[in-house]
Amino acid sequence: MILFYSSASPYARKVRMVAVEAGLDNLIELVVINPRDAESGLREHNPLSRVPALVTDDDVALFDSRVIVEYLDHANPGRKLIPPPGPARWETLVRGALGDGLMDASVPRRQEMARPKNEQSPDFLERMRLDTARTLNKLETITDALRTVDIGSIAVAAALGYLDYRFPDDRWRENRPKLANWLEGFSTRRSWRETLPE
Ligand SMILES: N[C@@H](CCC(=O)N[C@@H](CS)C(=O)NCC(=O)O)C(=O)O
Repeated sequence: MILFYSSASPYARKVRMVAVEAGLDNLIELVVINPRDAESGLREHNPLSRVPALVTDDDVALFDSRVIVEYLDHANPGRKLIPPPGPARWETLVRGALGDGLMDASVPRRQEMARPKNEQSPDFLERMRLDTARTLNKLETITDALRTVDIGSIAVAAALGYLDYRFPDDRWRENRPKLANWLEGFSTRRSWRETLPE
């Protein structure tokens, strides 16, 4: 399998963490690219030109990150990271949606901030900042559930890692001691250490 990714992408990091936790990382060739580079080869596989994109051994292109995660967990020989249909699955997927949603707010926020100051939308930036703060407050109340390593906790960890990487001035740990403590524990895992943005 070939995984196209960029080191800074939190969606790609989530997939790489899943690969490690599922014990499949040694079967995946990592190809680091810039998704905006037309010569990278990504667009032949993903017309959306986004990372992550996985090309299976049968030459099937899979995207986006949720689809890749489902594929990898199907191949996962160990304990599944997505529970079977039932309450545990819905709850786990919702925790994953909180993590993905944090990425969905933070990645465009970062892109907006990279534009010239006079072209930035203060309203948009404030809305993304508030959505992020509200989601972090929710996560602070569910850290017990995050102690299970599954697609919920992995997505949240990848999203928090992105906040630390791109928005260190947000100081999200302030007033969120449980979440900060939870991430400190999670960050000892090999899946976290080996996927840090460069
Ligand atoms: N929903 C997608 C989001 C993927 C995504 O937006 N990736 C960003 C990198 S963080 C990307 O490739 N952007 C390319 C671009 O903006 O041109 C997923 O879960 O995979």
